[in-house]
Amino acid sequence: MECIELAGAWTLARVADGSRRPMAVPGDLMSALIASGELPDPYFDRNELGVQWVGREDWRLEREFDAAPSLLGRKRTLLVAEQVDTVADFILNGVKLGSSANMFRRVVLDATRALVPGRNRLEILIKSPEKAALEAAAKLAYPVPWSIYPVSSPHRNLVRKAQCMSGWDWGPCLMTGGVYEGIALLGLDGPCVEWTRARTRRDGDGWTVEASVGLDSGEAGEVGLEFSVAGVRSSLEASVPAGRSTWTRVLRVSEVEPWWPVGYGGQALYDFAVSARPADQPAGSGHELRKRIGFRELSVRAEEDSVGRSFAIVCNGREVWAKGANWIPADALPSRWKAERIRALVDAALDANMNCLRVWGGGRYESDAFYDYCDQKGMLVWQDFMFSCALYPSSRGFLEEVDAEARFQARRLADHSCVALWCGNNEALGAIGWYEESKGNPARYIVDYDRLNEGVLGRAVRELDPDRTWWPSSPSAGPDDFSDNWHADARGDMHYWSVWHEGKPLSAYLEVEPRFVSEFGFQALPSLRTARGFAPETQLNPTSPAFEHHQRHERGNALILATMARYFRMPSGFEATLYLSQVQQALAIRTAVEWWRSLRPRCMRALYWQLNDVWPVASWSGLEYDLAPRLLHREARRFFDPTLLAVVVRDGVARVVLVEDGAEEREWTLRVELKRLADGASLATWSSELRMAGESARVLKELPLDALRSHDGTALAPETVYLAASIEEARHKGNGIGRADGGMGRDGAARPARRSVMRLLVEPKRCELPDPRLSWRVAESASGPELVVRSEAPAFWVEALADPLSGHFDDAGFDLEAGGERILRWIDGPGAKATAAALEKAVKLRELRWSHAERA
Ligand code: BMA
Repeated sequence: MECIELAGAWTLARVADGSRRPMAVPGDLMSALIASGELPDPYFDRNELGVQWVGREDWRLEREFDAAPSLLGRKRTLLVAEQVDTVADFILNGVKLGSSANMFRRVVLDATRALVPGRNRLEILIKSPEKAALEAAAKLAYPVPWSIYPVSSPHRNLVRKAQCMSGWDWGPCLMTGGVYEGIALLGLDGPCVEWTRARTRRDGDGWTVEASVGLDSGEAGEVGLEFSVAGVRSSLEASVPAGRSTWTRVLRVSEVEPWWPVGYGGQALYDFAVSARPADQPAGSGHELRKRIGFRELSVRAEEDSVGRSFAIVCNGREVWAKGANWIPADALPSRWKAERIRALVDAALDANMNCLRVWGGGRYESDAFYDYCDQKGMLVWQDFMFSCALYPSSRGFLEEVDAEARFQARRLADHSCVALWCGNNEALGAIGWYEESKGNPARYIVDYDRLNEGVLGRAVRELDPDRTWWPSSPSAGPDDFSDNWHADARGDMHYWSVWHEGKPLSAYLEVEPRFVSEFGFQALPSLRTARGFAPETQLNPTSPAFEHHQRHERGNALILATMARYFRMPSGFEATLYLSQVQQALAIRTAVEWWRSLRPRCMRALYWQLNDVWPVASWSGLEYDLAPRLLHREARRFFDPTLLAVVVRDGVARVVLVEDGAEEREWTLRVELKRLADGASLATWSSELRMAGESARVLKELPLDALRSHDGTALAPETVYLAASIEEARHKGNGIGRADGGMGRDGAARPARRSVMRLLVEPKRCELPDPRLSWRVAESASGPELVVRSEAPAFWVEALADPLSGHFDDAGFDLEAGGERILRWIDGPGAKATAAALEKAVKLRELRWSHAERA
């Protein structure tokens, strides 16, 4: 096997005028035009509007390379491109090798007859995706509607391209194109190994592995196949036919560690490789595919029960409480889909105690780097097929294209331990009820839907990945159940958007008791640093043209301000408004998650919308575009803590709740206090010893708000006090999972066997928040500069910033008791190194308090 990597420096030609400029491959053509200065930064101000012409034109990627005689000596040379966006022709030395029309399928074309000795010229003609969509629309027998966002490209649902590239309610419309992931020429004398599969099954104290390989041979012949998994080898001489064939070997392995989701155990991975070579050639000379696999039994338990239909991920016999967020592409410009950024996003999720990400159906099937890293780190993946918020045609051509895509992706992801299930689409079932056309003629669109969803996607999963759960849609009450799962909470997975999209109060979260929530969310405005990145200085205002252009939800700002008026006293000034919007976003999602976790085992999952942003914007994201955590992401580390101590205020009663995801029983000392808001003085105290079963949730204390009393029986108005609760682990019995110090540490770090919480009991705006007279000092430590924050009175949602230094503190949005102290570690941004002196100059503190001049 011989390989010429073709990644690197290419040329991008504009077909309309023949102009040329350099282009990096892998990469996208808009990024090349930005780099050459021909396009302004589409993320700044409203520049996005000025770059729409690019998606309406054809572009040609050109590259020259030398072919060594040895390559021409090979029986066959294949051009292999992992991801080409989208409608493209491939021309080698003027010979058209073939075309593609789907960014979600690998392109493999025979280049043998076009290859010449010495200098060769490869061209990839990327056709306008917008034109392709319009051409497809013109051929439709009837309209196939799609959801349209403020800036968007038409008929996005007719082209197999990441749907959100055409604009979304959090993202820009950048109809770019290009070659993403790898592109190479493969010289082969024997068959090409197209795919491999290791279907593992527990077998007593070991595992059987059904190892399969899909070959594509230029001609019939004798082939030597080598299979190896976890060090166990097996070989096979096969007479393969020309074209495609599949070969399977069953191997048995023992003494392998099981793979667990993060927090439940280790993520042991083992080598799996299959190679194919002409039988008369030496071992190692053929084509080989190598990967790492884990051994685990993972399924989804979706069973009828007294409530409705349960939904829980079960791994190696243990039910997993899945907690996390929805993942959208790592950037709006594919050139920035770097493995480092993808790993940094997964690390951020892990840092927030997440164990599950949903790869959402309006984006892309993620890169190998993503799934490999999730395997390594134990991050479970709910995987959508790439259909979202639209109806889709069921013409023969479209279904054939989707079938090839689904089979390619089902095989590609089948051996990733992290992938928990396949889901047909995002909201495409519900969408049948959204559009005039489909409301007027549902039967036609239901048939289209089912032909594609069950007829193609479901079938591909059932055939190629039968051990993995196929879930028809998100939300969905389950197979063959087409009820509205935006409002029904008893069955399957739910999208709960009544708080936000329907403008309901946060207390509405406490009215639903879902089984599995795949989407719910609340927007925040971006940080000042992010706002400065996209708005001119004169437009640093939420309703300035630049700012409104970076708010893609038509009622977004109004919903944010209305919620502020509902719960808080109105902020004064731009920065305070940004901060308060982030406090309320964190408060909203915390309210939902703490309640739903307290409903375990009825509710077994919560994934909020959304983990990340594709550009700088006001959105539902917990992370800023530069990956700096918003207060939501900080709070997530607390409300997703495997051992959660929470206060749920519902129907006029404050309940102290403990939730334990660990398997073992634990003993705690509980302390609950009512404290005076003005100075933190303790007015009433309760303490007790308790045994907490593993994998359970329990109410530890109830306090009716209309009957709060101090030690001496004095009635207490709920707006004048706050509830402080803490648990301390009495002694530890060693639970075998997690750490001897009692916690399910993610990274082996010791977890303090103590939890504490401070909560206001009514809408914050009703409370006279004291001036906590926060103070701080910077201290040096072995791991770098630290900030010691001290409070003289109760302080809520404390945040320390150090703009413009690159980096952030390791926590924010925390509460401090009177006399309380908190040490914050500084985390430098990529390539930055802040000194204590620089921090001294830059630090700024803030906490939830009503309209007062910003501290200097
Ligand atoms: C759901 C998601 C996304 C959308 C989000 C916020 O519909 O599936 O399509 O961005 O809500 O509106």
